[in-house]
Amino acid sequence: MKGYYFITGSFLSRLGNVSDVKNALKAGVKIVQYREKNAATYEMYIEALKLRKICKDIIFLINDRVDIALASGADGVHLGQSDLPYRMARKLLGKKKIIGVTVHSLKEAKVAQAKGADYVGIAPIFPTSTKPDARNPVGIELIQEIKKHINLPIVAIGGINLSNAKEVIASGANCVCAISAVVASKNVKRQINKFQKMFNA
Ligand code: TZP
Ligand code: MG
Repeated sequence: MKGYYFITGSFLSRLGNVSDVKNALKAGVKIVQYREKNAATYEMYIEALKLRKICKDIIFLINDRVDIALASGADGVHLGQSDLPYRMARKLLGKKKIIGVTVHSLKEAKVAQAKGADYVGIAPIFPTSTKPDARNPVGIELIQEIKKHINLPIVAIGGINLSNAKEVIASGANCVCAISAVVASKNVKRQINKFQKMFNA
C-alpha cells in the first residue's frame, strides 16, 4: 500500500462521485474509498454498485458501512472508533476482506494492530472543516511515533494539501488522503497527479 488514497466527497465535488472516481483511476490511483455521509441507504447501495464496477481492478473500500460493503462486493471497509467494532466487522466480512481503522493515538493503533486491522488511518493530521466531528489535530509527530511501534501501513488524513503533504510522507505515511484539496478542485486528475509525484520524489 503506497501512494495517493482517494476518498469521495460528494458534498464538495464539482462533477460528482462517478466522475471523480473515473478521474482518480485515470490518475493511476490504486485505492478508492466510497465515503457518503448524507445519502439514503438505497442511494448509497446503487452508487456503490456503480463505483465497484468502475473500480473492478483496484481496491474499493466503503466508509463505515459493512452492509453496503457486502452488498456491493467491495474489497472491505474503513472503520472509525465510533463505527461497528473491528471484531464484529471481521465476523461479518470474513477473513479475506480489508479492514482499515482510524486511530487518534498510539494506544488505539496498538489495539487496531492486535485485533488484526489491515492498515491504520491516522486522523486528523491537521485542522479540517471537511469532517465536522473530527477530533483535535494529532500532527505529523503521531505518524512518526506510530511508525516506530506499528508494522501496519499508515494512511494519513485530515487537512492535507499540496503544501503540507511532503512532510506527511516524510514522516512515514504510506498513503495520503486529501478530500477537499482534491474533489473541490477543477481538475481532479491533475490534482491527484501532483500528490502522487511526491511519493516518487
Ligand atoms: N477523517 C478524519 S479528517 C477527515 C476524515 C474523513 C476529513 C478529511 O478531509 P480533508 O478535506 O482532506 O481535510
Ligand atoms: Mg466512520
